[in-house]
Amino acid sequence: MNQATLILVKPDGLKKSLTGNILTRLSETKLEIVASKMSRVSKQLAEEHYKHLKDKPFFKELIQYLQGELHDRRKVMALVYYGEDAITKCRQLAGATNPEEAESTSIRGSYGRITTAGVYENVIHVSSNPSEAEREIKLWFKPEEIIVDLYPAKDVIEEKRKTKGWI
Ligand code: IDP
Ligand code: MG
Repeated sequence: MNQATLILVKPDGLKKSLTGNILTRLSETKLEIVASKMSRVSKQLAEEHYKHLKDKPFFKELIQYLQGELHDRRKVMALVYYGEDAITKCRQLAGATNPEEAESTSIRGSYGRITTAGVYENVIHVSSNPSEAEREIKLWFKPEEIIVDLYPAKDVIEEKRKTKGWI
């Protein structure tokens, strides 16, 4: 079954110049990239993204981590991969959440670490099921930023929205 998954190259992945390695590993899946961008991560976005973990003792550090405050890289690379069994394929390549338990050849097993503050710095996020993927993709991307119609969308007339144009 065709699926979409959100991938984030987290700030430690960017700081360690791993974007190329990670995308090369993910290209083994032969999935299609249907959206990609660099994103600043507000506290609000980070907290919404990880809201299922808000009661965990590491939540505060996790939010700082995703915002790039631990790596002096205040951005992440966000992508949407699409195709047959996208979630399973990408999660398999990413490896287990705990980088020390992740298979050594997986992305997290190769590049992740546990900090002394106890955060799993595991270089990449991958949605873990279709409903989480839909929630996350809608959180990180607007319909017009995705080059296929993944989910139903409506026309919206935006009035008086301040935006930037080229001079
Ligand atoms: P996932 O990223 O493999 O889907 P989640 O349980 O959704 O795992 O956790 C989100 C992120 O929170 C992880 O990728 C990792 O960075 C961090 N994390 C999860 N569990 C722990 C933990 O027990 N200690 C420290 N950090 C954790
Ligand atoms: Mg998760």
